[in-house]
Amino acid sequence: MINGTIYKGIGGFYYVMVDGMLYECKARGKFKNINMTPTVGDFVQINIVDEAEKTGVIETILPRKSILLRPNVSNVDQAIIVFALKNPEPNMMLLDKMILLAENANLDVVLCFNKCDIDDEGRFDTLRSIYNNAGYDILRTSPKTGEGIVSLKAILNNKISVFSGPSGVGKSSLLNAIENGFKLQTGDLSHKIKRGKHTTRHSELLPLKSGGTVVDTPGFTSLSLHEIPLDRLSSLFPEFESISAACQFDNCKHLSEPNCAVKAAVEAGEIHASRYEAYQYIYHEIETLGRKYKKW
Ligand SMILES: Nc1nc2c(ncn2[C@@H]2O[C@H](COP(=O)(O)OP(=O)(O)OP(=O)(O)O)[C@@H](O)[C@H]2O)c(=O)[nH]1
Ligand SMILES: [Mg+2]
Ligand SMILES: [Zn+2]
Repeated sequence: MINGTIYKGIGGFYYVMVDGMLYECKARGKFKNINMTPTVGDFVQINIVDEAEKTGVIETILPRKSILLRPNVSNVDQAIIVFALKNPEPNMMLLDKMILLAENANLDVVLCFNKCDIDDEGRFDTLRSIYNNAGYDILRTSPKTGEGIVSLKAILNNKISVFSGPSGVGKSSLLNAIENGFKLQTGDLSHKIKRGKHTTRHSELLPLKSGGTVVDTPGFTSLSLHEIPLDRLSSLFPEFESISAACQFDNCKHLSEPNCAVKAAVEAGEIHASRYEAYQYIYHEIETLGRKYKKW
């Protein structure tokens, strides 16, 4: 058996990179039985079926360092969460949910606000104040003007980074801008509703010449967080963490308990109201989903 990395998966085939060569592989049926699906980014062991045709079979999935469920990718170090400042309009709830999924997978999070060349309403300043306060690294970028591309590239050095975000925000355009050799397909927005057209169809690992690897992924527009345990939720908001030590109750949910330090910090403006509202909303959403799933 030889070791490789899954670079891409399409229609039941996995493209596994071994020493600079791609092998088209199927997966052993046993993975289905143990409810394990080979995932882009997985380190695997394969047996070669035909060396000339470059085909093989995945025999083993090696232990994962991390697993992100949406977009589905293994072994990445950090998530570059990309939202456009305009076209499409940023959806803050979706942004908070994507941050939570990345936090839940223990990834470093960088927020990349793109299309700054058309930010005529000054949205960047608002977003920066909310998410700087939450402790996140923030970039302001535009592949159109080149702004922020050097900073983005520096953050990607020697790490494996997944680019995630809604369709049409410019993930593939940013990747084309950071690496000369990339020719990823990019797509226009639909005219009337200014939504992306789901141009990127499959996640794909792309090594950078300067060291490091990026993963381009298809955009999505909604996200369910039912796999996040409710009692873990508040720990995924970094700006709640230190403050919650001062809550009266150890297991304070920061909802209707008395003497809640998190709620006090929201009122004092130390925690941004929009983040607390997202917390409340997502808490109730997971609770409702949990009830629904239990019925089955
Ligand atoms: N004005 C402006 N347009 C941009 C910028 N970045 C990307 N675009 C445009 O936005 C559209 C969508 O870009 P893509 O790179 O395909 O977006 P994506 O996030 O990869 O979308 P999916 O693959 O569908 O998930 C294209 O028409 C790009 O030319 C930018 O900084 N400014
Ligand atoms: Mg794309
Ligand atoms: Zn509390």
